[in-house]
Formats: sequence, C-alpha cells, structure tokens
Amino acid sequence: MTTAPERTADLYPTRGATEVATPRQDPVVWSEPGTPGPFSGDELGSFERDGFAAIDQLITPEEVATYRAELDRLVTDPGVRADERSVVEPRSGEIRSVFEVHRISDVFAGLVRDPRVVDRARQILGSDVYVHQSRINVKPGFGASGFYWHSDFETWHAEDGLSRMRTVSVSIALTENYDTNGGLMIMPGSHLTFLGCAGETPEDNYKKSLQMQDAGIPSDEALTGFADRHGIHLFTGKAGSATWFDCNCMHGSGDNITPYPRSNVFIVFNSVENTAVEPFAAPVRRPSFIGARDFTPVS
Ligand code: 6CS
Ligand code: FE
Repeated sequence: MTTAPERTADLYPTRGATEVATPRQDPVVWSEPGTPGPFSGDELGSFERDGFAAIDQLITPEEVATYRAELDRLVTDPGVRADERSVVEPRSGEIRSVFEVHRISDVFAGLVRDPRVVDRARQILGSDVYVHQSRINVKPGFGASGFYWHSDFETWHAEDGLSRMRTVSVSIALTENYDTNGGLMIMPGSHLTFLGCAGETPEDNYKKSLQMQDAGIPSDEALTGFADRHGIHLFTGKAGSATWFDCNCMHGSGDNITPYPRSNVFIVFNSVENTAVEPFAAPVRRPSFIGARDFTPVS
C-alpha cells in the first residue's frame, strides 16, 4: 500500500458550505517557451488561451479501425462487463465506460506510449507523466446519457488528491463526432478560474458520479456567468481527431439520441511532480482504477 505524502496547503477549496471561485494559481503550459515537441508554438498559444487544442487527425483511419475493433471486443467481453472497472448506462444497461483501459488492453497501452500522444502531454506538463486515469467511453446511440457541466480538476482535487493544475486530458474520437450525437462542449477560457462547488462529497460517491455526477456540480448562476463570459464551443470531428484539454476546463456533453455512437478513448496524464496525495474534500480515496496511485512514468 503506497503511503501518500503529507498534503500540501489547499489552493483550491471546494465542496464546502458555499460555492467559491478562485483564480487559477498554476501555469497552463508548464514547459518553457520554445521547448521542442509535437505541438507548434501557435497550438500551445491557443491551448494557453482557450484551455484546449483540437487536432484534426491524430491517428490514421487504419489505426482508428484497430482501436474500434479493440473497443468492440472489450465491450462484448463478459469478463470486462463483470469487471468493477466497467460502468453501465443508467437507462439501457449498456456499457458506458471501461476504466483503466490502458491496463486491461495491450492495444490501448500502446496508444498511451505513442509519441504523438505522450510527447504532447510531456510538452504541456513540462515533465515526465503518468496516467492518472484512462477510459473508453462508448456513448452508444438511442439515448446514451451525457455528462453534466463540471471541471475534472475539481473532482481530481477533491476526491483523488491532485494538488495542482498540472494534468491534461486527451479525448481521441473513435467514431465521428457530429454536432448531434453528444459531443464534448468546453467553455473557452474557463480553465483560468477554479469554481469550488458547494456540498460535501458523499461516501462512495464514485459509484454514482461516473453515471450521473451530483457532487462537484456548479450552480446554475455560476454556469450562466461562465457561459456568458466564455461562450460554449462544441467539438466535432472525424474518427481519429483528438481534443487536448486542460484539467480545469468547464465542460460537459449532451445525451446521444441519434443512432450514431460517439465513442472515444480518454487518457488523463498527470505530471510526476503532481502525484496524488490525500483527497482534499472527500472522506476516502477513490479506487486506483479511477485515480491512479501507481505513479510510474509512461516510458
Ligand atoms: O470523475 C472522473 O474522474 C471522471 N468524470 C467525468 C465526468 N469526467 C472526468 C473523469 O473521467
Ligand atoms: Fe469530465
């Protein structure tokens, strides 16, 4: 059992009696300007400004086919379905997500180590990185539910013990993301304000929050203010496209009532300088398949 180091001061208070906004106290791009890597200077600039960078084609159509086949294999494997790392859709009972997919599947483990992926994470985070969380999201058609507005960092700080905003996610589309089938929406620039949410974290919150999050949800007033200030950007793109986004972006996605699945693989890289300590606002840690406690750098 790894013992987490002593917790540092809490720069981002959340899940107290009232909602409280705190200006970001961390860089967005941690590497020095001009640091070589797959992102161009302009791409890093827009990542800094907006909190995200979209790539039209990160992986080839042939590679998409390989990952889609692997996703289909996993979601039809009874062993995977029975695994606690699988989360099902509240309505249909179909598989919604499979967590720790980079440990379950050698195919997805290869994607994590791919230089087009991990070198971008290192470039943004300015250090070696490890996987804090990975998952495939199936988001089948005909009613798959979305994810309400939230900041991932708010959860990863409160429940997984990530101290600083030195974490980046990449969502790689494995099916076409239309403007109708429940695509990712991000409020550009929202990553520069941390919105501490009101309301304590229930015991075993993750058992519910991964289907329908309720702790760590911003108020309507706060969301209205964010949306008025930042707008809302909807990401569309072909299979193989990718969206890199900062851990503190306010984001969400709608239900998918079309016949067309919106499947992606979602990988969260954390800096090895920001390893998880004790949760800042939860009674206990979440399981390691959701918030990693093995900090071995990706190599
Ligand atoms: O709780 C989490 O860690 C997950 N929940 C959502 C809605 N997004 C981030 C993350 O995968
Ligand atoms: Fe999220």
